Amino acid sequence: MDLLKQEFYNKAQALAKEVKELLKEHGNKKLDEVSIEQAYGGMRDITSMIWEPSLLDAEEGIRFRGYSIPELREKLPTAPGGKEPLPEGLFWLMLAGEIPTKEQVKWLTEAWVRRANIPEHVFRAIDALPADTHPMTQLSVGVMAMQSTSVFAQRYISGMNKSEYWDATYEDTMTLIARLPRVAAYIFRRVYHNGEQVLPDISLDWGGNFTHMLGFKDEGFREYMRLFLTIHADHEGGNASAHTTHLVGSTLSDPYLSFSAAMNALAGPLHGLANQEVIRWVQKMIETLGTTKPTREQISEYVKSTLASGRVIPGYGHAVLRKPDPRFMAQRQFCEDNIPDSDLVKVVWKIFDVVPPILTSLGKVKNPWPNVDAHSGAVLIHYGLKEYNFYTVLFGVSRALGVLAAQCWSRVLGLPLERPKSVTTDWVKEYLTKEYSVTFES
Ligand code: CMX
Repeated sequence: MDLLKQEFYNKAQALAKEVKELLKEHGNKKLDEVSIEQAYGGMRDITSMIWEPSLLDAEEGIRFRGYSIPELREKLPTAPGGKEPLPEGLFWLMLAGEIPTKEQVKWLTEAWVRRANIPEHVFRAIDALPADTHPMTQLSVGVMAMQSTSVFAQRYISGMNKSEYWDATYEDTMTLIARLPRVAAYIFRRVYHNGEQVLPDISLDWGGNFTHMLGFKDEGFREYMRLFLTIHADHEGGNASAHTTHLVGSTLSDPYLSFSAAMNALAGPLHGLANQEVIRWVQKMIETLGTTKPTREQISEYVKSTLASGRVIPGYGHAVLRKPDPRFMAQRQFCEDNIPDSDLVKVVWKIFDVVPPILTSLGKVKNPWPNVDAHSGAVLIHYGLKEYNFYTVLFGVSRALGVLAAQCWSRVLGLPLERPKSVTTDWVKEYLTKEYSVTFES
């Protein structure tokens, strides 16, 4: 067993035993109740799923195995001379439950380098798409093309014992994460740089090498990408990309199939695509106002005109959070420390001053604060990555860490096929009549 697999196995065996006893003793106790509003309203706040890597608090934001984002920035190992956490460290934490040492993170970086080889047909599958196909579609196709190498799928066909599902899932997870930056960078260079690829630099860490393969050399940008890839990794289990991975994986579809499905969920504008939508909206505002330094009053008018045209303000609001997203705040802190003079970043900060009171005044928005997607575009543009259609791919590369760590946990805990109950509106009416003596005309 490799180093991380052994750590994960030890942790997981102990938890699996605990869960078995917990279910035996307390399995019939209630975690939650469901209202009709929740059934129609996207199942908000219904506690009905187990997700080990992270837990979201509406006020405080995300914690990964108990650690907040500021704590991760302080405690996780960094690249030599760097300050930002290495995403490898977060992946280790999500699987093994402990902050790794520098040596453990180094081992993981090297393990991913050894697994990063990509079969040629994956590039050919991507090449078969028109170059102007959205990069998220190309990513999804690239991941699907890798499925032919799934260890899980091959071992399943050969009669794998269910006690080994977690092991095969771990193998696919490690290889998929190792390969993903190369696939993403291939798409970026194909679409925006005439297919001129930048070969990997295996002396670099996972995020540093990804930034290098995209074609960027600035160490400041590498640091931002390490932070970006850490903070976008996971946001507990109910968000659309995480939940998709969980649902598809629960059918014993392998990690390639379930992660590709997750990328299709992330590609929606109410979820991950919001990071491209934010910068598109900001740039349109700058163009419309004719200045790169708009005043708060000008921004306020523009926000109101967006709302009046029946559109949402991208990067604002959240289904669970009720405070400014700590992932937004971490990026803000990064910019204050590293690029405080960027005009575009200053616009993002002004929008942060202006938007919340306007959304609050609508009286229906439950969370008027910025989410993770409100900040990233301005920083990416500052460092020269201006092709905003690609931004959600960056999110996707990071998201692999959390959702695939969770899939390892799901398989080791033996979580079953997911199959919630649905009902029709007629059923709801009948239920109300029976339980609450409500009457309906006709
Ligand atoms: N701008 C305008 N109106 C907004 C809004 C925003 N940013 N956020 C919420 N609202 C509106 C909703 O559209 C809804 O209006 P209707 O009742 O007329 O349909 C009302 O406020 C209530 O919505 P809510 O309960 O506050 O929010 P939801 O849980 O339904 O939706 C989210 C959450 C993120 C989809 C929503 O806030 C939104 O559309 N935000 C903009 C898109 C965005 O930034 N998405 C990224 C989220 C983070 C991520 O997943 O990556």
